[in-house]
Amino acid sequence: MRDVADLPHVDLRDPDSAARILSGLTTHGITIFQGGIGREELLCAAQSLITIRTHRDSDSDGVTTIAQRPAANDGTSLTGFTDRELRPHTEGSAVCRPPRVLMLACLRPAQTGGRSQLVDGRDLYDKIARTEPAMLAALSKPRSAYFGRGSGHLGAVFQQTTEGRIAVRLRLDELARFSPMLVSSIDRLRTLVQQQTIPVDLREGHGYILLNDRWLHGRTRFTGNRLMLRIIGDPLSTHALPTGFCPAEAPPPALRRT
Ligand SMILES: O=C(O)CCC(=O)C(=O)O
Repeated sequence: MRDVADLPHVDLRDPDSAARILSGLTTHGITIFQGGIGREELLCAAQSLITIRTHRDSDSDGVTTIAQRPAANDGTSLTGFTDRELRPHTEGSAVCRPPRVLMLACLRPAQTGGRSQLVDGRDLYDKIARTEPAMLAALSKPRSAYFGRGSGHLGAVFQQTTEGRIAVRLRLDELARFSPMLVSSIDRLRTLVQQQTIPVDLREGHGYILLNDRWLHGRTRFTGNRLMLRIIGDPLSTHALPTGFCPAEAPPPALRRT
């Protein structure tokens, strides 16, 4: 398994930070940053890379404060606003077009726990392709996975993008349902996700920016007054960031174009 030290790192205060983030996103689908000391710096970095999407839980500038909220204990879609664990997942898995980019920055770390959990969908895909090809075919079958509540998204965990690459869409909590042929594989999938998880301790001003159709993100449960900021959006067209990832193994027949 890879380590956080293997991922590209950038200091947002460096004059060439935007170019280096882009380079990290292109080569690894992720960049770890430091020097994101305030909302304005984060917004500025985000605006140089993406068109920011506003969201049900965001402020009007598109920034979402991830901290415990008193009314958040009643529903799983609000788990982000509790002190509970969030298993690695795709942001916006229930919508037709999830945001392509997610940026998360730490303004105040937890007292204990609250460690970020990152999974490279490409490593996950390659591992499954090498060891469990039948499971990969099932995970790639159209209409085999449903994410969300009433008006969620019916699709597959691995899907081919219009560029012939692979995009991942996954969550493994109560808001995910799988076709009967996949149900027996889900415990194994959960184990593989856990094995591929890269733990990252974000300190004040540290964060990550990732391609949401390649990387899964989550966190462990925590205590204390943890405070994070999240921004989501889509790459500016001038940056031409390719979708998803290019797997080491050939896609299964369900994903091949005819
Ligand atoms: O709190 C975190 O570190 C991550 C939050 C998250 O995964 C989310 O809001 O979807």
